[in-house]
Amino acid sequence: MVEPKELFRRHEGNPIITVKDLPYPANSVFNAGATRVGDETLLLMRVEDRRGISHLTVARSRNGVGNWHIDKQLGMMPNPETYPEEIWGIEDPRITCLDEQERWAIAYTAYSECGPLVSLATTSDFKEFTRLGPVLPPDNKDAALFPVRFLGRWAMIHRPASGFRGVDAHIWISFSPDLKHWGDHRMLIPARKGAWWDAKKIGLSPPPLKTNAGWLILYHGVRMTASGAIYRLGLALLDLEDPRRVMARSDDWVFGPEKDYELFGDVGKVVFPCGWVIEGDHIRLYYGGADKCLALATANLSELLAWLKEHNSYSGRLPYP
Ligand code: BMA
Repeated sequence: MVEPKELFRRHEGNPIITVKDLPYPANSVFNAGATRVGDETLLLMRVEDRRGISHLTVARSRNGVGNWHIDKQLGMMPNPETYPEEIWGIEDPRITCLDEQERWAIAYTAYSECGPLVSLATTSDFKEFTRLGPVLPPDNKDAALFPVRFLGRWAMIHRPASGFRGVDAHIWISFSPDLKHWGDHRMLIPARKGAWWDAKKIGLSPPPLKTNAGWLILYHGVRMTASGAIYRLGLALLDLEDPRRVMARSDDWVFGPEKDYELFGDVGKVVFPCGWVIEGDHIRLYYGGADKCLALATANLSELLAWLKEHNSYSGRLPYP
């Protein structure tokens, strides 16, 4: 059995994209959504400009590893005139190819004056973006759609943060007939308590990945320490037919900050993936390092599933009454 620390292997050329690769001045490039478009890998990267406001820029590569072509023109820009909730930028996109629609949906964080919230947009070419506007009010982030409907309804994972009993933030799931109106909200994966690596605050990382065993979930957990937060990653599995059913969850984290580009940056000790691409059994995970750069790690789907099966601590008890 593979050790948890060997499940995700860092690319030796990390970081794969830094602010120096951008065709215009910026503060940082990180937290990218990812998908396949034709025979290319496309990243929708969060670029924070030198004011502190983020927008999304496209990069493409044949092998998904190097030779990235970064769009010269600005990509998806915040549009606060029409969408006032985007006043302080748009962040952390998660891309889902909608199976039945030949277009992609992008769930992203709009940074509003009332806090972060979840907005949706669709695109068929990553040049024009059609906004559906804000779909879940603040504070909420770390959202992504499933690529298929369940009994006719779209499903979305997200992470509301409430002030109830401290500021605990758990992973939730909601449903919609039309991508615009969301309801039937319920808590899906709770943050743990106390000393755990994923106590108090967790959130989805890349979108759920369809596998024969179920929907594979990679999520981040935030450990608060005397010297700040540590962002690490863990695995869970949801039922294929009913994604409200959690089938597995690991106790141990499987990937965490170790390298300089993960430990030192604008926010140190952070690995933050928003996208992954699968080809056969091979996964490429794209993650932000320390809120400064973009890095790549690879994994084998079969190894992740085998490890999770072996290390499943989930009791089968629903996380709500
Ligand atoms: C989260 C998000 C991410 C960021 C991370 C670490 O709450 O805001 O964009 O990478 O914090 O700062």
